Amino acid sequence: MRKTGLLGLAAAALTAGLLLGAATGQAKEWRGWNIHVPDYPVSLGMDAFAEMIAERSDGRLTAKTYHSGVLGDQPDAIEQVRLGGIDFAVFNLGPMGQVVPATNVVSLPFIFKNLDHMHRVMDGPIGEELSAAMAEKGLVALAWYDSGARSFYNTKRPIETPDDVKGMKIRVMSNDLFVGMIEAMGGNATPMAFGEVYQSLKTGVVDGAENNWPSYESTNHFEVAGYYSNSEHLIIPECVCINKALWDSLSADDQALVRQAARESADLQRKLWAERAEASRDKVVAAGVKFNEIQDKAAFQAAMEPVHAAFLEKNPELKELVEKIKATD
Ligand code: GTR
Repeated sequence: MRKTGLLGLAAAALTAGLLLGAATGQAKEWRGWNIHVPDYPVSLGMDAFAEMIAERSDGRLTAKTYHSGVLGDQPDAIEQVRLGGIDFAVFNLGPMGQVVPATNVVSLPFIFKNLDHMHRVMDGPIGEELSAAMAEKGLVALAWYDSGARSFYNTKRPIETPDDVKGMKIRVMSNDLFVGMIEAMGGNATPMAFGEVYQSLKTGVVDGAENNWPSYESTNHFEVAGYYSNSEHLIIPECVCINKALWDSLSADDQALVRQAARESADLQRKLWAERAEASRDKVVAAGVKFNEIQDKAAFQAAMEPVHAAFLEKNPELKELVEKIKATD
């Protein structure tokens, strides 16, 4: 009797709270997924986004970013944002390819000439086309963040030619395309969550991995894998993504406010990115990392030709998109 009474009271309080929330238009706080440490450019960009939307909506819209992967690894978080268990996130488009096949075009090795080329592609109609494909899967892409260029690093030796990868166990992000990329050079690819890489390098579960300077530095991978070879084989953008049902529930004015905040946060993130890339590189080199420049990337590009060919054979409908990227000046 007493128990039911208390439960009834709790239920009534909850209903009253919900009604009050609805009556005052007070929305719940959005939860944002992020894999990176709090002082990383992505993290600072997301925090700025959260601040802007709260300030510009006079506190009607509030958001909190959960850094350092505390809400899980990236493939799971992509599912969560699709389903609404997590409201927004910044995702690398690498693992996105498993869910939204069209986004695989930006994960093709050497598809972009450099960071500027990637920006010109993503900030134009091709970026819009990829957004549309993502929206069909329940993710609205509001803006694109930078993630630099990914290069190989390992515990064994400098990589100077694709042959040097032969026999090495290399961790890759979760996407079959990256498995093919390593296998094309005769290496063994191990897809693995970002958070497991440090320990795996340390204990020899893998010999190497690949990432940009800031991730190599912020994760301390440089402490356990001291050869960094500047292959720059992947330039993959990241998206500020929001759950589609949540997006659709916003008024047109709020959508404009949120999109604008995401874009401004991307401007900030890209500026911070350039600074951090340099600082991270200086830091790891000062710490004794053996860095080698790969002046002539032609051998790596040639090794990736079968990867492109196999991809286009499997996904003929994406051929036009790939051609359009290559044709973008
Ligand atoms: C980072 C990227 C992360 C994650 C990570 C990885 O550069 O920002 O989102 O994809 O690489 O290698 O898993």
